Amino acid sequence: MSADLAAASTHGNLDEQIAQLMQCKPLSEPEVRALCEKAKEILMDESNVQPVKSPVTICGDIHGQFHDLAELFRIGGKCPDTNYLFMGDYVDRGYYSVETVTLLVALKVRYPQRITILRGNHESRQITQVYGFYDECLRKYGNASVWKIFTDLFDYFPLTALVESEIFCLHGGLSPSIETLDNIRNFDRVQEVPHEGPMCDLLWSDPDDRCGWGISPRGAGYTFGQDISEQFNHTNSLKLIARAHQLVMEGYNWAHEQKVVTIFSAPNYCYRCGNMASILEVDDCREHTFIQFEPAPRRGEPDVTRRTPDYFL
Ligand SMILES: [Mn+2]
Repeated sequence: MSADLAAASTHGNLDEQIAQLMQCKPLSEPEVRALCEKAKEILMDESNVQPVKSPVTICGDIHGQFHDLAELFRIGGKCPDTNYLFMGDYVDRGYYSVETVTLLVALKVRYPQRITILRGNHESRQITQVYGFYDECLRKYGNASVWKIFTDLFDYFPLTALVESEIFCLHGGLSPSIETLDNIRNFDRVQEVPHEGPMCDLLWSDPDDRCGWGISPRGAGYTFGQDISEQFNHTNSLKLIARAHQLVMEGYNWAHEQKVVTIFSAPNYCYRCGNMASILEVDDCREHTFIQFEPAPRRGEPDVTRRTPDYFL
């Protein structure tokens, strides 16, 4: 078979898998294994500060809310018609972490230049054993293999992205051990998220109204004030830090005099928070537009209204 024919047949198969996943039907374990092997090859070549061109639509936490991810694609446009940058936390909390993360990884393999998937603090072996993804894999596959395959793949996800050299995107926030983007480019990310240090901080930190660095109530990462954001943006010639990680009721929230924005893309988080979700479109001219959206209609999901979420994760 010629190389072109081989590629076409691979894409055909992958396109079928994407169509299946869009219907919220998980792949088989061997399919997940083969998909993640391909994804690893692509992700390992990406930078810790992955360059991204506009136009691109920037998205925050999804947390296994598959039907809301489908709604996000209805509203924002399908990949690859729209380019996407997701800032982590695909798994845990919601009931469809498997389908959600498999779809995003499948899109990454099919359209590597059209979608960027960063690592969130939930893309971790330790956190997923507590907040749902591990149990969901056991329930849907009968063993922990798929959980192992995905959590091994998470080690390769890039930590941050840089849109047109001016919007710095990451899951959490800044670190007292990082002054420049080159500091980030230089460390080895292929490991479990550590409990402390720069890689941990990028995935766990939050902006705060107080100046300087503060102790985070999450027990990992730091809080950072406007002075820190201004210094970091100035040092690295950035216009904006776009991050996710925190529930914000309108789906997006400006901080630090528009030096930092939080984007959260899981509407009615944990099926009970009543929040809007949003995505940020950055167009060819680098103009910004927020699009807010509400939950997709629910079909046959368990009643979880009495479960109390931990807002701090
Ligand atoms: Mn998070």
